[in-house]
Amino acid sequence: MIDLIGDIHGHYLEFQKILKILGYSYTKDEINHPENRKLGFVGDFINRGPQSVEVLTLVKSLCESGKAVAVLGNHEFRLIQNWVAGKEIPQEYKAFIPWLRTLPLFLDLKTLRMVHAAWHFSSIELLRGKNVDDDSFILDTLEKKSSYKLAVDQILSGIKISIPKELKLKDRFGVERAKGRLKWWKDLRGKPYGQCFFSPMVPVIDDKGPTDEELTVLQPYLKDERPVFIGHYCLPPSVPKVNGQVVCLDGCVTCDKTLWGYRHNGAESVDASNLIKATVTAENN
Ligand SMILES: [Mn+2]
Repeated sequence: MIDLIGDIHGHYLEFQKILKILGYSYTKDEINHPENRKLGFVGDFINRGPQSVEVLTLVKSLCESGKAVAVLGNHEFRLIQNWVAGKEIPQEYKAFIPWLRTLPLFLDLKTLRMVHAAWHFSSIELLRGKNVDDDSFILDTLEKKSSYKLAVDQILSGIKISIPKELKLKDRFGVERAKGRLKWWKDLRGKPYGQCFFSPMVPVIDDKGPTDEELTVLQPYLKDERPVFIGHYCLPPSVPKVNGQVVCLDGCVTCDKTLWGYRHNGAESVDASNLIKATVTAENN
């Protein structure tokens, strides 16, 4: 069975801590679980935290030894785009590009699905069979009007709608946002803005909402679908990680020093009691 881990973003201490909590033991060269469980990573291994290279090194070796599977996050995808476009990328990431280009944009497995931000059915179908080691595909995703660009944006960065300027909605960091990331698994027609966005915004608007037209992009993810594991949304502690069959494992390790995981035992429906969290404080690391 598989243990899923959320966005690590260069936070190697939290990563090591969650592995320990999940029961993995490791030496410099080997990592093992007494029940031979596997690991699953939902992307965004790099940037923000202090030890992206250490995180990449460990995730890569886990994947290459068959002990883990991983999907790309928007941060790795952007890195690959920049590399293919011939832009400068951080020197320390260069050695990892060939391996990152072996990773999928999503995984559709027997008892679960993994994608960084949204399981948007039509985008997933469009991207099935597309590989990030294909330069021409990557160059396509850099074209403004490309359907591949839109599909990749939707599954790696979420389904977004514009926020009317006069509402002046701010995210949890106090940054005013032009767009909000929808709770993509739900039918949101008739709901006010305050109930539509997964990453909460202030002030909470309860008397205005998006039009049905704006919401036609949504393709709800129903209860009879397999559990799907995502990261990406930097959720504050107050927002539930489990919503229907959707489990978001990104509680923002950079701001809360907490990395989230989930023990998946193959069950058809998800259960919040399987969530794990690892917090590193100055005293306990
Ligand atoms: Mn992300």
